[in-house]
Amino acid sequence: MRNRLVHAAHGVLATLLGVAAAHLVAALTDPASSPVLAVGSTVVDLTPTPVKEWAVARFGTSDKPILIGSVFAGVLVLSAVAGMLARRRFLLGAGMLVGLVAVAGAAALDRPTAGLSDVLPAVVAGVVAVAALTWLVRLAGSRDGRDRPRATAASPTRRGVLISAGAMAAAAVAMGAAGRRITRARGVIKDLTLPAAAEPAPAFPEGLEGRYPGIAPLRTPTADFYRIDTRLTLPVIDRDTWTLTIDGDVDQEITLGFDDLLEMPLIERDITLTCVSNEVGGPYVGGTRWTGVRLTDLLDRAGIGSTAADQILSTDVDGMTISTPLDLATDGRDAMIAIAMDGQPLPRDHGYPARMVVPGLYGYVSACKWITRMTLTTYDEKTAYWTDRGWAIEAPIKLMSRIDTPRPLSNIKAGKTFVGGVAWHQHRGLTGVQVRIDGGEWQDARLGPDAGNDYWRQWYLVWDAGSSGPGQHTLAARALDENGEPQSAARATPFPDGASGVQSIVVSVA
Ligand SMILES: Nc1nc2c(c(=O)[nH]1)N[C@H]1C(S)=C(S)[C@@H](COP(=O)(O)O)O[C@H]1N2
Ligand SMILES: [Mo]
Repeated sequence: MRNRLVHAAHGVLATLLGVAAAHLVAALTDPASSPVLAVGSTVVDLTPTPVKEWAVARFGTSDKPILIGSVFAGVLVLSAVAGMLARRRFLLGAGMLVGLVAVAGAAALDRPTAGLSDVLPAVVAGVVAVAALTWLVRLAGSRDGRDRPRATAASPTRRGVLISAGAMAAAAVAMGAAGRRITRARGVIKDLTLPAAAEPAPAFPEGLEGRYPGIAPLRTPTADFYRIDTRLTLPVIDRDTWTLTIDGDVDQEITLGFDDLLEMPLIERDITLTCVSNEVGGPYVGGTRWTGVRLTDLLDRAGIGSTAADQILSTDVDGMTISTPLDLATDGRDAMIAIAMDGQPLPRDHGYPARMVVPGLYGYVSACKWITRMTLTTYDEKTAYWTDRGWAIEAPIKLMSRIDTPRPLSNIKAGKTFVGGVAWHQHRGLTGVQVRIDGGEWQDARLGPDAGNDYWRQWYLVWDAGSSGPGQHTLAARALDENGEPQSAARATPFPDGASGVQSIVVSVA
């Protein structure tokens, strides 16, 4: 038994060393080709939509660390088995490690923009892991005395085996850490001075959050801005070599560099982004000030006057695709290729160096991050990542209100308090928010400052929490659209075109 465990540990150690070496190589080439991450990305892409929906609902944005952890754990279990096999039948064990590595290599190669260099980390992992396993098995075998009938004075001591194993573990940690450092260093964004916007946004109003704590701030701090994408590692992009190509059904294909964007007139707009996966009451929504080049200015340079296209197929630096209805994106709304949010260059997780923003459409059909290509085409001809997985092609953001305070199930003292939150109906706007206490009359809430139809609106209602007596009370809120019609009370899941329903929470009053 003990022997088995030792051999299992050899398998694990050999794999750790291989994976760490590969991670280091990937840091120097493409971080996404690191074996565990490459396999993880393939799992993400192959996961059926219902399972993914479940994972997002269950784990939220921790779904990624959980996925990477699971892949890693799975690899280690298989490595342990390989280690045990290698004890009696070395080739079988080593073959199993090679098989694991082959899966990682195939996963790295499977990505749309993968080149031959993307298998390099997997090859390194394979060579290092098999070499380490060979070494460990030999060492242990000779110590066990199985290779030689009688242990000689030259046979390694138990201490010798432990020292080798320790050295390997230390090397794995060092290489893993070095890989991380290098990836970080490569991702640092060079200083950027943004030119003044040709069309600046009006002065940004002061939000209600100061006076009514608990309500989401009117402008979401970038560090708190929700992040949703399929990536397990951020792409490393040098904005000096980054380009944006507009091709497909256009008069002339054009390719612009980052400096070309800076030379075009920049617009500044306050726009609230929303993810289609946001549940009623959920956190995947945020508002900020975006700076960028008007989408139609860019399309005009390529010429789409006579296009038969009905979609813009955006492609990111790794070949991930997002489709956007052309008519909506060019109907006069402030769609743009953004290069900054909240006055700063886009952070890497929000699409550095450039992304699309289209007010009024859920992010999965509009907000392509790390964008590098816009192809004018038709839905018949080309399909995109999420629409291939059953999500709707047209997905306007639904009218929605969210209660930020009080928190569900919180305890409130009797007396004067307030109910507050945010509501949004991008591009179309809203005229009010109403609150209902314990199924009574809908009461008009007060709206916070107006930062435009593309932006969310804060709201609050003063409530005398004691007036209905102690105990549990139910609070519900709904928004009214531009015509005064309330948001739909029909409950719908995020799939396939966004959640609907009226949020309702229970609080207890003492
Ligand atoms: N390249 C790329 N762009 C992407 C995504 C992605 O997975 N890859 N996710 C989209 C989705 S579903 C949403 S909701 C928004 C979220 O943008 P944020 O992470 O900046 O908030 O980005 C969109 N753009
Ligand atoms: Mo999304």
